[in-house]
Amino acid sequence: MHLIHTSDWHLGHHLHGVNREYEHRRFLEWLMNTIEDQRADALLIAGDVFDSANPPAAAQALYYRFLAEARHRFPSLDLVVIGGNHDSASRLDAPKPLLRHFNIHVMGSVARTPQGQLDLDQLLVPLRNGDNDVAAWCAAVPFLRPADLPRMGQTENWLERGVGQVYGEVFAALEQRRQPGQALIATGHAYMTGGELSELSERKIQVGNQHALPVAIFPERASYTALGHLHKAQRVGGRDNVRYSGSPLPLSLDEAGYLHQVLLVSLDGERCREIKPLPVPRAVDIIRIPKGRGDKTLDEVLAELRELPERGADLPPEQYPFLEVTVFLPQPEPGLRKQIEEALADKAVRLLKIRTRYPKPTSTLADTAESIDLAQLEPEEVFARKYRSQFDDEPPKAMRQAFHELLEATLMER
Ligand SMILES: [Mn+2]
Repeated sequence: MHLIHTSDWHLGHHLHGVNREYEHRRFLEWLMNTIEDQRADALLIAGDVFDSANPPAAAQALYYRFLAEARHRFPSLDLVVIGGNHDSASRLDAPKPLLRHFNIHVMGSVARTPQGQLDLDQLLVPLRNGDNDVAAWCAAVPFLRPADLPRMGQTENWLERGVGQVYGEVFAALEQRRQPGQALIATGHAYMTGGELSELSERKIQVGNQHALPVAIFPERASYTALGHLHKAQRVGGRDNVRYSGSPLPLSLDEAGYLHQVLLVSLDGERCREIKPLPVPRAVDIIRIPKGRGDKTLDEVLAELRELPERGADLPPEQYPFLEVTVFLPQPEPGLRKQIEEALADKAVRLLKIRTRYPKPTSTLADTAESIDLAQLEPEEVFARKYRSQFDDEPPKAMRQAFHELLEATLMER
């Protein structure tokens, strides 16, 4: 029996203002062919189908077109979709009654009976092999929000205990339902302890009460645990069969070096025989200038930019690589963006981000050792201190004057 595990599609995503629809379309075409090539019996999508709770219609169209085509091409494929923290649970669940008729199992929020009990008939999904026998059971548990958890009172680790209790109940029921020889599959969308974060695209969601959960929540007897949330593919807590598949697309420029993939899981009865990463072809490249290590000044960077390939008829603009430029600035450079854009005027790239580096690491006033009462400082002095912290020098007279003019204009506006 073969499962394909994927997650974190983030349909509707924008990278620094650039729409990702082309890349998503290419990924879904590739995934469809991969299901066929690998003769997959089931597809598990472990949350964050959409990038936002209110995805654009084009993103929803991609999702439904994919489900419809998958059902049409592979009538016996088991499809399981769980909600992630980016998804609106109710939006994902809204078409559930309809999708159920097509044997597509969607679990946006954890299903409960009218009496408030876990709805195990919905949460436990039988997965069938090529002979149409139930070869595995999947505990389709989505991202758990505080409202999904049993009330634990204000104890310190209420989240961990609440999540543990939901999984405990689901697994106990699963054990009762499954026959010997049938594999036990878990899903989840959570941040597990020891996970490696992508620099920008996940860190911002770690605030609030989303603490890391211990891997022990998933019992050792589970044949495989399909996780979503982290964008870098990885195993969890030293257990080979507890995995994040990672996202199929780079969701921040810092993910340029990740090997984006889906996981092909081969089961032999209850045993997980093999977990094989299938790299997702990158439809749009990411270029970072300067290429080598070390800081480069604006002139050096501009020289490298002029070497980039020119636009031509052979490559449509939606396939132009994304470009990130990093410039070392020993002194301020007011025309920075304009000069970079001019160097790129006829180049087949899309400039997404300009990063600047300064002789001294950027610090805030709060970082300095002396304690400053901000109310005691004039705006000009704050500006001068900021300038000194970046360039280790006094701001030039012309710049002080320009700042003063801006300040005056701002005060006039008020
Ligand atoms: Mn997530």
